[in-house]
Amino acid sequence: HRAPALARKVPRARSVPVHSSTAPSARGRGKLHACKSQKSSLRAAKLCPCWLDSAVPPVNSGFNPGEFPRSIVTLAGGIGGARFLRGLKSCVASHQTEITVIGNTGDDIELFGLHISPDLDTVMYTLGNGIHEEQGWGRQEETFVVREELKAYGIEPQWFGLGDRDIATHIIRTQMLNSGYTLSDITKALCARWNPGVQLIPMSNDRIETHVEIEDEDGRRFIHFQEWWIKMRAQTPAMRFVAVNSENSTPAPGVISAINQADLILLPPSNPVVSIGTILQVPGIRTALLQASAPIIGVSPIIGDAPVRGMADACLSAIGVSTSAQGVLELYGARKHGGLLDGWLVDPVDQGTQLAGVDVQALPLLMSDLEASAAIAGAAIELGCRI
Ligand code: FO1
Repeated sequence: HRAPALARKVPRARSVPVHSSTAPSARGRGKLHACKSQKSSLRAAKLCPCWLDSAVPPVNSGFNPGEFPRSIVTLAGGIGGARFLRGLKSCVASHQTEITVIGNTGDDIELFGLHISPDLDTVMYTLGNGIHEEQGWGRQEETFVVREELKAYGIEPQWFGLGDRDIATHIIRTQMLNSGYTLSDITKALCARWNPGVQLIPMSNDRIETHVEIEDEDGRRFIHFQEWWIKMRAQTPAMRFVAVNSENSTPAPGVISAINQADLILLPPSNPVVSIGTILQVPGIRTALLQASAPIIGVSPIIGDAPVRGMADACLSAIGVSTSAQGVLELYGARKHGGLLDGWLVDPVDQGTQLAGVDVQALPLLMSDLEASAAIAGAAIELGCRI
């Protein structure tokens, strides 16, 4: 295992006037289209930035009023990312905007002979309306008869809740993998049923697994992320995260081209270490982001000094980053100084978060319902269009 280099800084290769008054096409964007007619539909949708109503474009805007990104790319992990994407879909519903989701596969695990891709499935089920809403993972109306039977046979591990409906997804994925299909092929095939309304692409078709280095009564060792996350509830401090085999992996087909062609790139409130951070470890993805012509806007996964869900705090402390909107902002870095971000959304409780080169905006970030998620997505789009 090599220590992961999460915050590798690569000098940014492009320089584009930030507040150019030229039309987007002159800036090589080309794909943005003035959509004045859609202002009324946006008003009707009431889910998107009100700046479209303004006759005067926002200050420093390089865009005409009413422009809307035609292609949005997001990096996404599990539950937080999926819920944000549901809001993003709602926000762009009245536009011809294509959303490409680059999904984390470091959480993948082989169990009982089945290949399970938790983060891909969470996005697929959530956007396909099949998710167990309270859990944020697995299927709604799920049963666990197979799990109980495996337990009766004394088969380990028993800490992983494998649902009967969910198993069908893993059987198809495993069969197709064994027949030589790529994870991209398989994800596309599974999405044909769920119709998530986005293009969901795994970060890589190569097998990458996040392992966690811990030390407990059984000594110092690496365990699979899922064992640390589910069985240990992240209570045993993680000493290190390693995205095993990431250094030998390549981005899945379409990942780099989507980033290169994007009008807007979003980092949803996913786990910045084991979700976004793992995706950034696939060689080529971070560089593509740094060189992309699209603005990159992130949404803080931390409100106050705690993650909204999950155990991002346990992950951040493992890499020496404070559990705060400021800490994650500094982890991602400012694009003008070799980092990733042009803009950063924080909750009002984190007002004052700042980093040179990043436009920080505050709005409520609790995704309590679809409207709240859409408002956050709209604010991210608005910020991206202003940069
Ligand atoms: N999370 C749990 O806390 N307990 C489980 O038993 C569990 C089972 C499970 C099965 C399939 C799946 O796709 C996800 C599952 N998860 C479970 C969630 C999973 O650990 C997380 O979704 C991610 O890996 C972290 O984002």
